[in-house]
Amino acid sequence: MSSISVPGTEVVAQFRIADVIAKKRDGLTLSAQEIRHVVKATMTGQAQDSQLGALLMAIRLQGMNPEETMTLTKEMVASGGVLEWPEEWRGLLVDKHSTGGVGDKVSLPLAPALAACGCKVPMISGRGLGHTGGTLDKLESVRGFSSQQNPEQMLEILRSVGCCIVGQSKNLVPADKIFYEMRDVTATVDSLPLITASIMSKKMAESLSALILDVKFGAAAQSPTIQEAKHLAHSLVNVGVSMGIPTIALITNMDTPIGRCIGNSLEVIEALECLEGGGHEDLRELVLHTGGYLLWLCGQADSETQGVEKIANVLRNGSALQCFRKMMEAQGVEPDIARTLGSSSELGKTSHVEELKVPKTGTVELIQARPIAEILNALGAGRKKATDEINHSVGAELLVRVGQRVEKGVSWIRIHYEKPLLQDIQRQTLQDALCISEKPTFIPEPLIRDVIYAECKKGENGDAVCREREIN
Ligand code: IUR
Repeated sequence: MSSISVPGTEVVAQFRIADVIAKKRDGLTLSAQEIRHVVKATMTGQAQDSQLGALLMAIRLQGMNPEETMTLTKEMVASGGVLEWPEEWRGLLVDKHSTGGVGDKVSLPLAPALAACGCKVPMISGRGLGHTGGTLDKLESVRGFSSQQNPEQMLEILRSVGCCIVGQSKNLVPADKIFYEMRDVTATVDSLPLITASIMSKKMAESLSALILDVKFGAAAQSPTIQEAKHLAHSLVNVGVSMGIPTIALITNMDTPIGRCIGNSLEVIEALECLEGGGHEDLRELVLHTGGYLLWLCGQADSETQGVEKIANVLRNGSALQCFRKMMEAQGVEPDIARTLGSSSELGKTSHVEELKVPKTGTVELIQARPIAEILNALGAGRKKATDEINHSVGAELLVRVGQRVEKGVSWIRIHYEKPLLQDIQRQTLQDALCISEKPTFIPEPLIRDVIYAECKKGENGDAVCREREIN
């Protein structure tokens, strides 16, 4: 390493990327300057693809300590612009990130419910890829909805409505796009520090007052075990708090679909049921507690319990629903359509609707989310690759719940499809996803299994100390 001192400026360090790769390959810790250099070289095109691939693999194999992870996050944020908000919104700006689930439509009622409580929610979401759905795909099942809103338009919508749900803009964290595409083709997606820096850099660029993360575990989640989910949650929370943003993670189960609908337009209908104060208790549980914790975290409620009451109130009194309709209108939906959205609207109508029957009398032990999502994707509800077209109306409604007693021959799932048609082998896979036992009826465990929060206290090495709180 050498450094050139330029009079009147900071010391500019010069590194050979090959030396940085070797250092990480050998399990050593990268300095802040080395990490900055690599991110800058990536942005200017000075780093070769082969070098980036090698460095990502070295990070995947050797890991990064919390300080390196935080530095990487900061440098990725610095690769682009950050959103700026009026001073009077300080303490009100909140968002959530979910690691992805089947039937996960929580953001749809959550953003307007928080706005109805006085928060500002500049929610940046993504599209679905693989078996989990994307929030933008769900909203785009409504005719006219546009997820492309530039920062000025976001500011205007937050002023008038309080929330918006938009796609990632090119200017925010451009380094993430380059790294992510490279990770995808170098088998380095599943790296804890790289996942952490990718997720948190995009959230940090939103200039938030508080952030909540829904980290899922289970057969249909990115993390199969609760231990892995907690590990990721600690890493995410540590970066958030170290960067000065109060951050909490919920550890939630993802074996069974959330709520009763899976598929883009059906999920909008279910989100509206929740916004009307009803809906499935799983969805309500996640919306109430995610919102409750956020209100507490940003100081708009004295406790999580009071936060939950505030969210329940705006779902009950219609103000969250009104914010949702106003947000849809502000993002391009015709006023008439925004006003009448719901189960009787044009949403979710397909040429084929078919119900499958319970094969034997017993208690519903489990409804496996992953195989259901995979069949729906094959029917056009999701994508295998980013450029695939999707059919927003394809989806399924669950007609029974986990823990419920069911009789042989009653319908348990309603599938909405067009072309391709549902095949017999897919019908069988769906039937196998329903697990019936001889057990007596039972009340399922709550979805939220743990809460990870970090006390804003510095440890000996300067990192935020994360303390886990068991809630059950
Ligand atoms: N979502 C992100 O934003 N980044 C990642 O690396 C993964 C999911 I995996």
